Amino acid sequence: MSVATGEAAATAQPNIALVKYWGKRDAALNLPAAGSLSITLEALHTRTRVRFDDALDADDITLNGERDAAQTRKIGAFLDLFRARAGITTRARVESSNDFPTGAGLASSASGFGALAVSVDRALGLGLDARALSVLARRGSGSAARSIFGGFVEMASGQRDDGEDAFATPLLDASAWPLKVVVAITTRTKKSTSSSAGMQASQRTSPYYRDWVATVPHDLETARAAVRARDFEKLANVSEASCLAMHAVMLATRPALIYWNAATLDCIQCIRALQLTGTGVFYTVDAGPQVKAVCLPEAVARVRDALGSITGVEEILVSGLGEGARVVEDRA
Ligand code: 2P0
Repeated sequence: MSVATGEAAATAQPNIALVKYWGKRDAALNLPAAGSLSITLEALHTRTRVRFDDALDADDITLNGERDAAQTRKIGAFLDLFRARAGITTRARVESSNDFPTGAGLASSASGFGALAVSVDRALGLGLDARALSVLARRGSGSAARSIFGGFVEMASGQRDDGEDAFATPLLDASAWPLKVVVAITTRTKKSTSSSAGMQASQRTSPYYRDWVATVPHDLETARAAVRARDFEKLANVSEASCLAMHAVMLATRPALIYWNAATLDCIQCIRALQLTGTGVFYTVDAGPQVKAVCLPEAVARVRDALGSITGVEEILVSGLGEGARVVEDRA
């Protein structure tokens, strides 16, 4: 069977993990070694349009206006998962763009595969539910499973070998606890080691990897309780601890994974100083040098001004918490 044309567009936002994901129990299926907990951002977007067309001989994939052979292979394999469900072999044209730096520790793969999963589902008329979309988005990128949902989100590691129980679920709506995130961008350069490659290296060589995985369930329980109770201080403590433990695993990887630059550390020290003055803020840093400062709304201006004055901070973005991935236009 084939579809003559099926077309749809979707948007998704990146998410930031507060309890981090670093390590896989199955690399082929992108099954995480442990769970994670995240917040979906509001102000950063991926927008993806997909069109299945029988006239195409091959998938044609453009990311931020450019074609890349490795990305085309990866996304082609992702599209195959949906084609198999639809019982078609029709190739697709995909155009995806981000309104924020790509591949620099701002979770562009999370919003990218979130938007792609939702647009392809609609273009093919599959009508998958959010859980199934989360399972499929995970195959593109582990963190993408979380961007299917908005607000506070928990990702389960699951137990099954087929990964059908490794999906995200929403914990709390963005409007129920409207925290803000100030992102300090300290470079726009793409990172040299991808998250996937970095995780594999940590798993193989970091002496702290096993202990790290063992700490996650307790951190998740603490963070989940903090979110449910809207307990900012509790969430701050567990989030910073999870971030630093993950970076400790990275630093002890051989060769070392050092995703930070000088401004990253200056931002962290600045946030620690703000905390001593009673400002409601905490930091988290992913596989890149950007610092994300999670704030109570009343702390945003002070945090933005303080981080913005640090040498090496190129730009400051301020975001609320946003919605999950969704169709924005439908011509299927
Ligand atoms: C996270 N990161 O929990 C962690 C913290 C980076 C550091 O999820 O290999 O791009 O595609 O599953 O999802 C980035 O990892 O990696 C990530 P893959 P992904 O947000």
